[in-house]
Amino acid sequence: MTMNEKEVLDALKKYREMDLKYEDGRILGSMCTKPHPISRKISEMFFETNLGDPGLFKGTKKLENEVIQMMGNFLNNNNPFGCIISGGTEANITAMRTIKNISRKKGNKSTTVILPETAHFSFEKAREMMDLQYINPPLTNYYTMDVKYIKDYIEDSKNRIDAIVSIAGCTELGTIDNIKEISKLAEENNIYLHVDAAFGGFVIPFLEDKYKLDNYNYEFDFSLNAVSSITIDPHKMGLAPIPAGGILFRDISFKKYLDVEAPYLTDTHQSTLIGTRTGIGVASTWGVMKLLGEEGYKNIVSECMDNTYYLIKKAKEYGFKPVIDPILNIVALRDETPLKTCLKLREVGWYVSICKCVGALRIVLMPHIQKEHIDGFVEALSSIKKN
Ligand code: 0PR
Repeated sequence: MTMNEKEVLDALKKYREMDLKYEDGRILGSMCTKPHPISRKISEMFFETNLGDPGLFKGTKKLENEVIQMMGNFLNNNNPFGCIISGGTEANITAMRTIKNISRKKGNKSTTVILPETAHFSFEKAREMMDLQYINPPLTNYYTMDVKYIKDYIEDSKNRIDAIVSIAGCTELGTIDNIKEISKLAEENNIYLHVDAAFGGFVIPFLEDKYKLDNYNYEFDFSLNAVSSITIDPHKMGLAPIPAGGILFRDISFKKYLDVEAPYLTDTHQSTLIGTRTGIGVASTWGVMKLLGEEGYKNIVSECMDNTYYLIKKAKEYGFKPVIDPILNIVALRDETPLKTCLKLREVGWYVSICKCVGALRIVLMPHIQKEHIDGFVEALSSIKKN
């Protein structure tokens, strides 16, 4: 049965009304947020673009090159190769595909990667698809990879390692591995280093010193010699609309490990996993980055960090304890029955998530969260705990 335009739009509106809205401040466990308003206009302008056939959309392709260069600039790389793709999952799978193909080219039959237990589950998808072997080093008190364990593991002559994955802003706690030390080890031993900065990539470069903990290493980008690739998602703290994930490589030499022949396209090789892909994420990321600039992102990150400290202060007043001092705008509050608490909070309209590496509720202080939402949430949490 067909509908006229009004009927279609009215019906869709009803579905859309069932969704939660970021601006209501109830979404406390998401790494996404309301995109910057300019992206509405940009999405309309680029809505039919397809970077799967870049020769047809030369302007959009040029924008992609420019946006990769712009992201490279704040990641200390003047000459990156990369793509704006569907998200952090695709970016991490792309990095693992590169690692596997490099290993195969060297004649290895298996691919072994060191990565933390705290790694995002997208790496599990990659492991399963590509038959990778993972080594999980123990975690330190700060929930980062134990560098000494990695060193001993690599130096043990029985072990061959193809790559190390480290996290700059881990999903559950926002922690950053000691990537400076890991990079030294990787460099000395000629090992590929991938950094998952899907979340932290648009936070750490804009983090003011006053929010940084003493004796904590925040370095994560291409200024560290061994870093070969970085996942960094504009659709998280970059304020671009979904889909906009990012994968950046140190230089164009990595492209050959990803290219497959696509002889009938305008560009005869394709390196992305996804074929047909929208240019909306590319153009929106370009637009939002140009509009906000470094100052704009700094302000946004500072506001989120202020709210992070505000939540911790408020939570402590009510007797709740953070697992660690915050590194980025993610807070984990200790809870013995996190799933139960999470479900009870949902019943009263608050949506948090939970950690798996420690018994805790997880709250991500995205730009849509305001202090009044934090007040309401902590009060709701407290009354749930009393009953
Ligand atoms: N790497 C890290 C460090 C991540 O935290 C995430 C997603 C990814 C990779 C994968 O990114 P995509 O989801 O873009 O493929 N982290 C969030 C999470 O799992 C994703 C998310 C976002 C979940 C919004 C819920 C939500 O409402 O927590």
